[in-house]
This record gives sequence, C-alpha cells and structure tokens, in this order.
Amino acid sequence: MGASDFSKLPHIGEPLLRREDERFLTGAGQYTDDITLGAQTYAVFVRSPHAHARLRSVNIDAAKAAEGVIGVLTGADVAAAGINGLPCGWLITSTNGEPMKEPPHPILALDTVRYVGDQVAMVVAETLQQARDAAELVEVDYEVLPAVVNVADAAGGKKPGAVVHDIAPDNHCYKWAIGDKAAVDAVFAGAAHVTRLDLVNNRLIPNAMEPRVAIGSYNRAMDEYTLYVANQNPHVERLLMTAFVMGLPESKVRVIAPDVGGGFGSKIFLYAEDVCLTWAAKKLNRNIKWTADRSESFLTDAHGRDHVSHAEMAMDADGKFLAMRVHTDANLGAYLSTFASAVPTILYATLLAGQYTTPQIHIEVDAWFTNTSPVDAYRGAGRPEATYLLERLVSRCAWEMNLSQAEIRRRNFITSFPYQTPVALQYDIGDYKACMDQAEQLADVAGFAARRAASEAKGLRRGLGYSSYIEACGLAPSNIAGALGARAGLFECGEVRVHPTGSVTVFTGSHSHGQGHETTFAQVVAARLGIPVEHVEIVHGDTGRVPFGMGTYGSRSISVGGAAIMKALDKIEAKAKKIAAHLMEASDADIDFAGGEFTVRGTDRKLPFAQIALTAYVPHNYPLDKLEPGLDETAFYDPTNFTFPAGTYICEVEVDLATGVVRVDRFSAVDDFGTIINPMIVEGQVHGGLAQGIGQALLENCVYDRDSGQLLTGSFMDYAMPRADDLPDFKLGTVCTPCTHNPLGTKGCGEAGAIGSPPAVINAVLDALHSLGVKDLDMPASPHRVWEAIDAARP
Ligand code: MCN
Repeated sequence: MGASDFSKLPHIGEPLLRREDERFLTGAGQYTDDITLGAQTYAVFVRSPHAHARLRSVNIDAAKAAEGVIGVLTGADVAAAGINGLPCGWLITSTNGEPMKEPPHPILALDTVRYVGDQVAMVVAETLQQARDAAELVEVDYEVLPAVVNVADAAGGKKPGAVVHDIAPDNHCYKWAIGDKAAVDAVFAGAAHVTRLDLVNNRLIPNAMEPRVAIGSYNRAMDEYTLYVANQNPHVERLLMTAFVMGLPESKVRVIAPDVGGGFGSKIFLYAEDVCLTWAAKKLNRNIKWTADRSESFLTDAHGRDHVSHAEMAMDADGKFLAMRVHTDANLGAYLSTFASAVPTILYATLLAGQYTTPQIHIEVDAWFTNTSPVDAYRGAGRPEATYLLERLVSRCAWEMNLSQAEIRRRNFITSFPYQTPVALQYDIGDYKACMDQAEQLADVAGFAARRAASEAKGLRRGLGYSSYIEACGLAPSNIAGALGARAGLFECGEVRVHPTGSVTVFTGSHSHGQGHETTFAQVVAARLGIPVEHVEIVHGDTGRVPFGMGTYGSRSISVGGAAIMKALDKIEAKAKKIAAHLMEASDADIDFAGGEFTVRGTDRKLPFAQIALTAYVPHNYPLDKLEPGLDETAFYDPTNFTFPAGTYICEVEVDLATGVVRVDRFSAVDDFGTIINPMIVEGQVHGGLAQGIGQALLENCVYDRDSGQLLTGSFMDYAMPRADDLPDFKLGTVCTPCTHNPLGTKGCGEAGAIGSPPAVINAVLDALHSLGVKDLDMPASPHRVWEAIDAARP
C-alpha cells in the first residue's frame, strides 16, 4: 500500500486519546522501581567526590562487615571477573586517517576517577538504608589531580597534569571535517559580505521525570540473567552488554524496559550501573535494585550539547548565501558514551545546510575529553546544535544586510526536491516557504509593529525571532551509516501476530517512554486491517517477547518502527488473501482487501478478516499443501534515507530593560511532519520539545567549577527547569509533504520543538535589543546575562 492510500484510511489523522494514559493517570503504571522481586536487595554506588584523582587504595573491610551487607564490589573484582569496559557505538576517523582515541571506560574505576560521580564501588545490602550506611564506610584514598571541564582548558594545556586519559595526552579525541575546504575558502576570498559569529551551545542535563533505575536478577536453574531497566532500547542494551562487555550469549540475558518515565535520549545508552547489577546478581546470587536519586542523576546521566563554535557566512550583495565555514569544539566529557562520537559529527555537521541553497560548506570539528560527565545524545542530538548555529548566523546576516529575518530566509530557501546538500544529506521533499507563510500568519507578524510600539510605551522592548529548522530523523540506511563508522544496524523489526479470533498483538522493537506508541501504532494496524483499535495490543520493551529491535531515538519510531509493522502487515495481507481465495474458490489475484473485508473482485462474495484469522488456526478447509497454518508475520525494515521534518518557528518576547527579564509572549510553530497519524499526540510532542528548547534558551545551564571540576548546578535549586508559567500558549500549525520513501509518508516529530526553538528565542531577544547595540547573547538568556549585555552596550 502506498503512502497516499495509507493516509486516507480511517483512524489515520484521528486525535484518539492516548490509551496508555489510563494506567499512567490512575497510578497503575509499572515502572522499574515499582517492581519488587523476591528477596530483593539494594545497591548503592560509592562515587568519586573529585573530578580527577588517582586511587591510592580502596578499603572495603568496614563496609563488608556492616549490618545487612551482602557484598561490596570494586574495580579489582571487575577486572578479576574479566568484564570489559563500556563500548562506543560509532567509530569516527580523524582527518589524518587515524581512528578516534577510544580510552577504556571501566564499569568500576580501577586506578583513576575522571569526573565527580565516577563510580568506584558498589555496595549491596538487604535494605537501602543499610547499603547507604555501608557505602559511607568504604574508605578511598584519593590523590587529587588537576581537572579540566571545558574545551578551552582541555585543548589549551594550561593546566599541567590535566590529562584525562594517557592515550590522549592532549585530551584530543578526534578531528573530523566535511566539505570542500579549498572551494569554500575561494568563495570567501571574493564574497561581497562575510558575517561572523562566535557562539556557545550550553551544556544541558536531561532530567527525565523518572531517574535511571535497574534491577539485576539471575536464575540459577536456567543460568539466565534478567535486567529490568529504564531504557529506550533494550535489545541494543542487551547486545552491547553481552557481546562487548560480559562475553555472554544473548540468549542468556533478557532485558525488560517496562514503563519508562521519559528518557529524552539519556536512556539510550548502556551505563556502567546496568552491567554491575547484572553481573552482581549472579555473583551474589540475589536480586539487586538500584534507583538513582536526583543528585546522582545530575552527576551521572549523560549530559547534552556543550559546543563552542565559530561560524562564517559568505554572501553576495543581495544576501544570497555563497559559502559557509564552521569550526566547532565539542566537549565529550570523561569517557566516550555509547553514541557520543556521532553527535558532533554525523548528526550535527550534516545538518548545517539547513533549509538553504548554500552551495559550499566546510565544517571542522575537534572533540575533547574533559573531567565531566560523559556527553551524548539529548533530545535532538546534534541537530539542535546545528540549528542554533545556523539560525543565529542567518538572523545576524539579515541584520548586517539590512534585510528582514524572513526575507533573507526566503531568498535562500531550497525550493526544488530532491535536493543534494554539500554536506552529504539528500532531502527528499519539503515546502519551506509554505511553513514560513503559515508561521507568519499565526504569529500575526503584520501586527507586530503596533505591539512593539505598545511595549515601548510601557518602557519595555519587544522583539521577533525567526528560526527555520530542518532535522534528519530515522538515521539510515544501515550500509551507509556503517561506512561512516556506525557499529550497529539502523533497521527496525515488527511482528504482527493475528490471533484466532482476529484480534492482534504487535511486537515492536521501538520503545515508548512518553511518545504514545501504544495508541499510534494501534491506529496504524487497525487502519490497515480494518479492525477496531481496541482489538490491537502493542508490546514493546522486552527482549524476551519482541524478536529484535533498535529502540527509540532520533524520532524514528513511527517512520522506521511503524514501517516495519507495515511490512509485516503486507505479509499478513498477502497470506490472508490466499486463504480468502481458497475459501471463496477464486484466484489469489482476484481478491481485494479493504475495510476489514476480503472480496472477490467483480462479485458480491466477501469474508471478514476475523473469519480468515479463524481459518488460519482451524485449517479444516485450507490449502495445507500450499500454505502453512497460522497468521503471524515478522518484518525488518531498513530505511533508504532519513526523513526530513522542517518548519519555521517565530518567537515574540518582551524584555524588561531594568531587570533583564525576558518574557516569551507568543510562540508560533509550523512543522512539516508528513502524514500525521495522531494530531493530538504530535501536538503534545511539539509542546514538550518547545518547553525543552525554550528552557535551554532562557533557563537551563550545566556549570562545572573551572578549578575544582565540581558540578555547581547539581540540583533543581541551581539548575532551572522550565515551568508552565515560563511558557506562552503555543500556536501550532502543520504543512504536509509526505515522506517519499516510507510506506506511511510520516516524518519524525519527537524532537522538532527542541531543535527549532532555541534560536527563535535568542533571535527575538536580540531583535528586541538590537537598537540598543546588543548584538550578541549566549544561552541561557537569564535576567543577569541580559541585563549585563544591555549594560555593556550603553554608550
Ligand atoms: N507521530 C504521528 N505522526 C507523525 C509523526 C509521529 O502521529 N507524522 C506520533 C508517533 O506515532 C509517536 C509520536 O508521534 O506516537 C512520536 O513519534 P516519532 O516522531 O516517531 O518519535 P519517537 O516515537 O521515535 O520518539 C523519540 C523522540 C525522541 S528522539 C526524544 S529525545 C523524545 C521524544 O521522542 N523523548 C521523549 N519525545 C518524548 N516524549 C516524552 N514524553 N518523553 C520522552 O523521553
């Protein structure tokens, strides 16, 4: 079935209420911490209080002897057990042809700790309190070493001895580049105007509502492990843990990720605690639970962003983009987290063409180790960094060329598709002008001048900020990603099991942790089979039930996971047609299937789906010589390209000059997500993304002390999360250019809001303050920072 026929089916485009919400809203959700296994014990991790230190000794005698303690495990035990460190899933090759530096990432520190929170020992006791008390008794003798927390210090060598890993004596992990440097430099040499911008993409801490949590369990009779874990991709977790770390066959480990309370990327990764719990469950022969407290989450969940960049755009005299040049320093933290190396390269630099026809682009990225928590994918992963840089640069180009923010974008929009960018990606389809037109209407740009005058009459400043983002979802295809360094496949798997009564269970390798898959995936299946949505159950998050999967990240689930289910449905339909043809004594080719009924073309003979299902399992009148009984099909789908959601966001702010307070007065967002399965869920996804993006622009900032390497923003007292009263009533719109290469026509929507919004906010603040001489501002635009910028611009 083609994407355009699919989009016309009943249920597609219906704002069905989320089925999963009934259990979430009535307290019936089953999160990992809700699970209590027999004779369960509790783990507490002893963590480094120093950013960088050598372990002179770790004395566990007193802890081991404490009441209730079952075991205390250290790096020496890990080494003795032959357990490897955590792997990195993406190999980046430096411009000089050398592989990136891949230092060991031990699951418990052996001789050195490299960031505050690095795990040194695991204490397991009968109760949580006993484990906490015993953890206090572990005596670690640290020899404190100099620490670096930012790329300038890591690269500068200003702190003698601040070498995070011996194998990278200059703290450099890799230098990577894309584009034709000579061609770009030549264009710059003859350009009518060059706009330059230095900017920082502030480091963020994910803060999912549910902290990380896991339970390790071991069945002695079967020699099998089970790990319950708040994770976004249980099969990947199992694959990494068995094949790379513990050396076990996959069949001996089951990973269950039940209800998960948000991940935003931070639960994609294999973390050290998960391995420790699984291994220790056998070693200590007990079920062991660990639940991170909020402080631990701040310290040890993989952080996001943290780029320092210099960007330049060469233009002709009319503001047409001729070439772009970018250098970015990326902070990777103390160790290479699972997909860390791909974020500032493949997921960032390839997006820097944006929505524009810039013919030549060159980007160079230097990645650095520092004594901070590892940095990895966080909602958007690379694409927010690209969008922030490009859309800030484009608005600055507009101001320097005396063009409006809209006009410069319109002059440079890509208008014909497919479009091959100079940075590897090929966009299949889009309509950027339509998004801009609708966004300007929703934002009532025509009425802005009057609103600005009204604000000024009150002594306030008002500004309008534009951001026309593009992003790439559903990383693909596997063979090309493999050639670019991916150490994993990028397909998805779906199994459709039709039961004898015609109800259906779908097993998907995607994982839902807030995105509403149990509703939208059921809509897809019900629409295709012409059966009630209530007759479809979606199962996810269990390697013991789902055949295989790559999980949820990069807003891939409906476009890749949904497409795998569509492929399985194709097989179901093909087999069911054969059964129907046999029952109605017709040829297979004459059977049509629509609205839940099989018909013989040109006749009034028909049979409902449920009857075919029953026949498949009660094969009395059945072509057993040609067809197996049963109706259960599995498919793997490997996309041929990314999907490219795009849109224009317009933010309107009011700034109080006396206090520096920025109030977001209006926010209009128009997105093109292709075919939309459930507009209500999509709207919710955009709302959440916008809250996170506006949070980054105005409030959130992860700060480490430059000397000691201590995390200064280690709690909600110091790390400001956006709240409802920080946000306006969003005005949303959509444009639909269906994705050309998946059977649903969908593009991902889960990250767009977080990607497109930060530059819209900062551009709006700069627009408000432009006439005062404020030309630059870093995120978060806190009152203090804004006030300082205003003050510095005063003559
Ligand atoms: N959808 C739709 N029509 C479309 C596109 C999507 O109806 N054209 C629906 C999908 O069927 C799905 C939801 O919208 O129910 C999101 O789909 P998709 O864009 O495919 O994204 P994923 O399901 O793969 O979710 C991943 C994405 C990412 S990468 C992050 S980070 C993120 C996000 O989703 N983390 C979230 N949204 C989140 N929402 C919550 N509540 N919690 C998180 O941790």
